[in-house]
Amino acid sequence: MAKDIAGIQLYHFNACPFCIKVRAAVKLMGLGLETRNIRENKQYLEELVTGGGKRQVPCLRIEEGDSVRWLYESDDIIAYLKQEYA
Ligand SMILES: N[C@@H](CCC(=O)N[C@@H](CS)C(=O)NCC(=O)O)C(=O)O
Repeated sequence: MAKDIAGIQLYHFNACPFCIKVRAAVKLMGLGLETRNIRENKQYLEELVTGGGKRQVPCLRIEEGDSVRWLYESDDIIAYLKQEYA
């Protein structure tokens, strides 16, 4: 059973190879986190561009108290998840 992680969302789309890599790592780590497909939901794309500053996936949205951090780069995302949750 996946370990549910609150306050973190993965912005992605299905065919993106870097997203596939991150989703595979998430699965291997046994984590359950919310995924937001920017190609299926225009609002998610807008959130990503407005909040993160660029249209690039994968991107992890991390709620940290009152602030939000947007983490780009698949390797950095995987390293962060391993450090925090593995
Ligand atoms: N170095 C980045 C590469 C990410 C990347 O190139 N993502 C592509 C999709 S595979 C992207 O967001 N392209 C812009 C777009 O699709 O609008 C990583 O490892 O995460």
